[in-house]
This record gives sequence, C-alpha cells and structure tokens, in this order.
Amino acid sequence: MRPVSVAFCSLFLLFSNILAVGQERQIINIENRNSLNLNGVWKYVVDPYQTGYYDYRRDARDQQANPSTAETLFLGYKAQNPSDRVEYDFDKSDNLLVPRDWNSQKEKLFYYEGSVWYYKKFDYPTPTAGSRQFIYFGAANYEADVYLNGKKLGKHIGGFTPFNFEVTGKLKTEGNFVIVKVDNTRGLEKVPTINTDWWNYGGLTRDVKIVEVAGTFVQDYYIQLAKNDKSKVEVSVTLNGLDAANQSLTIEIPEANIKVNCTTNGDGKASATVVAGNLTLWSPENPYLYDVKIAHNNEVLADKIGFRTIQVKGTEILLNGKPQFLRGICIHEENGVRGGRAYSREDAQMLLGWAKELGCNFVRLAHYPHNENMIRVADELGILVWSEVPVYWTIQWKNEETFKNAQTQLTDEITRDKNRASVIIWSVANETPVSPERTDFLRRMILTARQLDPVRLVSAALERKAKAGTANVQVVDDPLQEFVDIISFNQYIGWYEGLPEKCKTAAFEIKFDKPVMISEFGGDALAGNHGSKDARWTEEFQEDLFKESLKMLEKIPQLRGMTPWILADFRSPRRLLPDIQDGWNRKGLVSQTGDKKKAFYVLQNYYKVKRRAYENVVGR
Ligand code: GCB
Repeated sequence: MRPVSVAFCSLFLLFSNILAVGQERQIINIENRNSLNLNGVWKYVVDPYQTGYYDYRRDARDQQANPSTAETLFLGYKAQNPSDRVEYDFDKSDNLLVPRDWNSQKEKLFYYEGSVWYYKKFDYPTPTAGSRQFIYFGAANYEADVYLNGKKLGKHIGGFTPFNFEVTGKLKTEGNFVIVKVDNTRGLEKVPTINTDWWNYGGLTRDVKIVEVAGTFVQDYYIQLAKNDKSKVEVSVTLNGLDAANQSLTIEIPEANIKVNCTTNGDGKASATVVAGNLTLWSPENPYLYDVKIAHNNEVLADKIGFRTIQVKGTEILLNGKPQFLRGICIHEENGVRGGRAYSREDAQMLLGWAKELGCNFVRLAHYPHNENMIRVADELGILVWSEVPVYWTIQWKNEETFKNAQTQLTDEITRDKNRASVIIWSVANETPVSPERTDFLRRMILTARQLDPVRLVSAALERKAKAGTANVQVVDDPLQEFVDIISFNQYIGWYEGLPEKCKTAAFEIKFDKPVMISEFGGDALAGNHGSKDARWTEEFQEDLFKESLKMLEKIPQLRGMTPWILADFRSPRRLLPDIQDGWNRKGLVSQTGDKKKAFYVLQNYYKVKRRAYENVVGR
C-alpha cells in the first residue's frame, strides 16, 4: 500500500453547490449502478396548446389541489364508467422510442416545437430494505416536467444535461406510471436561445432509469491526478444520506496498488491525496484506464479512470508534460445514417471511429454537452475532448436567470465528466458578440469552470476580424482572451468571406503568449457533386478550401491545434438551398450517410504529417 495523506481539504467540494431551484444534486456514474431501465417503447400525446398542463384560465394544473381528471394529462387517469369525461387516453395513443428524439421518429413531428407528453407503465420489485430509488434522465430537450403515479417530482431546464429525482417510498410493486411533459419550444431567454445552426431535436433523447442505491450512498466523487503532478492522485467522495457523516470509505485502484481509507466529515465529504508511484499515464497513444472501486459499507461502485496531466506553458499545450498538436474535428451529436440525435455507444463508436480514421487525437463536441457515451468512448479510444455549453451566438447577457441557467448547465456537465481523462477543455461559449455584458457573463462562466475544476483548461470559440486599415491582417479583438488558457477562434476566410484564394494573402497577429487553436473553418460540399474548384458546393471547392486554409493557418507561429467544421453533414433549419442543402449543413467531411468527401483526405494527410512532426518532440 502507498503512503497516504488524508486531508479534508475544500478542493472539489464546491461541486453540488450550484443548483438551479428545484433541482436535485446529480448522481454520477449511473451506468455502473443497480438500475431498472425504462428505455424502450413509451406512449405519447402531442399537446401544442399545453391543454394537459394549463386549464382554460391558464392556471397550471399541477399547482391545483384537485385538478380536473378530464384533461390533466399527468394524472394518467382512465375513464371509470361510460359517463366519465376523460379527454385523453395514453393506452390508445401512439408509441415513441426512448431514448431518441421525436423528430426523427414521426414524420408529423419532424418540424414540431412544443409540448409532448410521454407515458410509461412499469412494475418495480420490492426494494431492498433501507435502499433508496431515484429516477434518472440522461437528458430531455429542453424542459421536462416529471410526474410519478400522478404526483409531480420536479422540473428540469436545459436540453443536454442529466438530472434525477428521488422516488424512495413512491414506487409500487405493480402498475407505476411515469409521465413526462417535454417541451422543446425555443425562447429568447433560453440557453441556447432561438437562433442556432442545428436541429432542435425534442424529446427524451437519452437513457431513463430507476437507480437503486443504499440509504447512504456515494453520490459523487473525483479521482484524478493532482494539478501538473504525475505522482499524486487526488481523491474526494461525497456521500448522500442521513448517515453521511463520519463514515469510512475505501477507494481502491488495485492494479496501481492504491488503497485509501478515509472518513467523511460532517458534510459527508472526504478527500485525500495519494502518492501514486508509477502510474501508466493515459494518452491518445495509450488510452490506459484503471479499474477503480469506491466502497462504502456493502456498496462497491466501479469505474474506469485514466490519469494524465494537462497544462498550458507559454504557447505549448502539454499532455503528461509533452507538447501536443491537437489534431481535431468538430462533431454534432447526430447520427445522420439512422437520422436524429446520437445517443448510444454505437453512435459514439461510429462518430469517433470516423474521427480516428481522419487521424484525430482530439474532438470538439459542439455546441452543447454530448451524451455520456461519447465521453466514455473517447476515454477508451484515446481521443482528447473539448466540451461545450450552448452559450451560442446571442444570449441574453443581462438576464441573471439566463446566466444561472448557463452556469447550471456548465456545472452539470463538469459534475458528470470530471473523472474522464479524455476531457481536457471546458468551453464556455461559441461565437459570441463582444460587449461589456457578454464579457462579464463569460468571465463569470470561466470562473465557475475554474472553481469546479482547477485542473482542466478553459476556452471559448471566439471570432477574428481584419485589423482596421488592413485588407487581410486578421486579429482577435476580444477581451476574453485574457481569461482563457487557449486562444481559440472560428474563421471562414474562403467561404463566408471571399474565395479560397483569399487565404493566400491572410496574416494573423496574435497578441497573447498562449497557444492558438482554430475552433472552426470549412465550407459546404454536397457529397458526389463534382466540378471545378471554383464552383461552390462541389467536393473540389471544399478540397481546395481545405488546402488553402491549412497553408494559411500554418503561418500562425503558436498554432497548436484545430477542429475544422465539421465531421459529418448535419441537419439545420437554416439551410434552405434546394438540391444542395435541403435542410442540411453540408460542411461535413463525411456525408450524412458516411461517404467521405475529398477534403477528408486533405485533412487526413495533413494530420499524418503533423503526427510525425510531434512524435518525437520533447519540448521546445
Ligand atoms: C459557425 C458556427 C457553427 C455553424 C457554422 C456554419 O461559425 O459556430 O455552429 O454551423 O459556422 O456552418 O456556418
């Protein structure tokens, strides 16, 4: 056993303190806990006027002592006799699969934005005495009101983060029913706001489960290398339950010969720093994951965790102390082959498999937290991850509720993924217009990320513009640069601005002694559409644009990575051109059916060269 120092330090303990009203603390590592899967076939009712939720005076029925059984959908009421007026019937309603968005399952819901009621019946075997149960949702886009057996459990806001509600004592052995009103109506004050360049897929888009845990259980933990220190593992655990204080816990990494015993403090929290000796470090070349066990009483929670350091030093990004070039690609959470939002392990394997084939060691998961399978598969495949929250384009910067919403989404994302070695960057925004209010909003977001996770890097996809008085000297004129670890910006010279030829004369002036990462560049091409390199929408145009862009970007001395836009074509309501776009953003290097376009190979070759160039670099 290694020497261990146990300290009740406050690092990490900030998790769980940022909670939206009515939200319960997130339980992490759901996939390794005892659970009953509620995925599969659900009944649904489309309710565009929210008749099941509001009465004719627009009073919320779930605030009423005796809501009408005739129209209150969350009661799941069945007519008792022929004279009974009940204006809905879940049993007679149509089916939807969960997890999945509704748009890609039913033609009539393709463009639908509004309320849909989901309904599922289930039995629950008598729970072990003293155990507790929670209903867990991987995500529901965008708002979810959750009811169990006719009683409200709670509401969740935000389309891409997990949430859970306690249901201990509320489950019956037979005939439970869960009803969820999911509403994907866009709104100016929401995060994201009304204008995005991706499809607003609605529904229960990720797993739904009943999770069973002990009366006092491991709610959350953090097990990662100390900041910039390969020889120490920091461990912290939070218990939830009436007996959370003064509890013994054991954290074991058998293969590394690590066993830590610690005792929780009065808040049910314990932390320790462990001398780790010679851990096999996680990296894209060797994505080594250790089996980790967290034991409390008779409960043992298992996880697989990789250990690596990440830091920025001057203009270098160092992984385990070694300079990196982030050979990346942007990815939307969409499986165009099947249609709809990606959610499964198989979806993640397909998308990240394409990225691997491209030669990537890095992906930017745009523009919102992707499902947990993506992160876990990235851990397994050795792909570094940029994780983002949907603070996209215009947001109500002055609205404190909007800020809290964004902050909660960031907190939930970090809470879920803080043990994944693959995740190295938290991104707080994409292409936001510079103003004092916006910079203050994002500075507070960055502060939140740093408080929750002092180890990882923080960035945001910024914009650039031509320097005043010059034709093509590009500068990033954004005060946020001061607060981020990596200067990342999107640029579309040759697509939204001029033709690829324009890349030849572009120069970049970067004022900060920080690494630069190009978070987007690219242009549209319809797969199979061939022609001259001067003809837009052809594979040849996109191929030429990639060649010119890469040559141009190479001129930036501190260029340390890029994530061109984008791995695969994706649906967007903003893309209106018949026969070419037909509702798809065509900037993918792969078509929605998996055909590789010519530009795919340009980038693949570039990454081969970059990889070789960085293979033997020990430092600069
Ligand atoms: C951008 C946005 C991205 C869009 C892309 C485009 O700058 O960040 O969400 O999809 O451009 O294709 O215009």
